[in-house]
Amino acid sequence: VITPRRLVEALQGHGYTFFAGVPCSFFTSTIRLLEARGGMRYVAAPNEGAALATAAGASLSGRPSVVLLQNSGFGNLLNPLTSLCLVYRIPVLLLISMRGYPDPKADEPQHRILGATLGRLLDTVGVWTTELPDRDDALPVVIDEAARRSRDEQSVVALLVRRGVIENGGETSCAGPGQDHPLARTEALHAIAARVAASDIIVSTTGHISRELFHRHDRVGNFYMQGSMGHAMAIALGVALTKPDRRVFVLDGDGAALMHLGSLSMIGHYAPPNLVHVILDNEAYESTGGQATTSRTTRLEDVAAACGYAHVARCAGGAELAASMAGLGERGPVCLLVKIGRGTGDALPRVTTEYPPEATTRRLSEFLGVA
Ligand SMILES: Cc1ncc(C[n+]2csc(CCOP(=O)(O)OP(=O)(O)O)c2C)c(N)n1
Repeated sequence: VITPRRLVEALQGHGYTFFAGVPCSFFTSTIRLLEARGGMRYVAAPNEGAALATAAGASLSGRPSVVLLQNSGFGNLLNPLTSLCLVYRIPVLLLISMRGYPDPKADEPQHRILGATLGRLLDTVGVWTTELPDRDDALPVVIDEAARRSRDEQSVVALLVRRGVIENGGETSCAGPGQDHPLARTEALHAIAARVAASDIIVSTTGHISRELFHRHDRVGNFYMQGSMGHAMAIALGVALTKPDRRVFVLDGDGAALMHLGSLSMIGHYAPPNLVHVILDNEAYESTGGQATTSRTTRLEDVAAACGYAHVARCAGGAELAASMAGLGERGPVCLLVKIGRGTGDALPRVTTEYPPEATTRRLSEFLGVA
């Protein structure tokens, strides 16, 4: 195991002081250290493509840069990787945490394909890749080679990080703003579930929100979207436009909504009256360790209103949420921005302990009468 300090110092030794990323729980202590350490900058990006482009901008400006991402974010990264950095020859170092690797079957199904193929995909597009070693004494050699190749070839290089290779020192949660919101996610989910009709559909987002919904309010009309972070709202739009006689709820996180913010414009434009977009905003990526998002300074409900949602509300507590849920009329799309505190309460079971993803699909199809 290598310590975050050794890793960050080894990178700093090569001038890497600018970091951008989307978190993975493997990086909790590392991101915490980067945010605390003088001379370092960590930018919390809404998606991995934006992280790479920001890093490219820093690199263009003379500051060697690193992107932190989970392999699940590779799809978001691929566009600026292949059409910006690799063709404009802008050097950036990628630190990629590897879910579903080395044994794809040992992890959640949504990680299996990239767990098994990412090394080959990087090789195919021409990115030099190696694994981050799990021993402190081997670390400088690998970082030296990666930094030298990136600099000499003016290219992107990648270091793959297996589970447990970087010490996570018991720091399972990053401290930060937004922890003062009194409404707990558990209570928010109760208030929402109490007003969902039997025929309604709920599409829930990646991570703990889906896991808690499954744990406490499992029902056949729930679609637990565990991969494809940020796309629950687009799935819901497709359902809402196709099934106008059904109400469709989206249970989103702030990190997920920010990841593909453009989908709010799509929803506002096509304006299905039967869509209710609930954003459970804890100002953090809680599912990966509570790293801060940028939602503290973005009024997401105002964004939804500006995008053309018919009704938006900001709910700072349980009474406001209950009133908003009770007052849902026929006029949508609706956005409810619900400020919630952090903290998970009980350990949350994984949805896949009961339903593999294809069973979730089958259940919803039957519920919608299309199976
Ligand atoms: C494209 C992509 N990037 C990163 C991840 C890793 N990841 C899983 S859940 C999560 C955090 C989600 O944050 P948010 O939507 O705010 O919900 P919260 O965890 O706070 O409930 C992240 C970053 C992922 N699954 N997919």
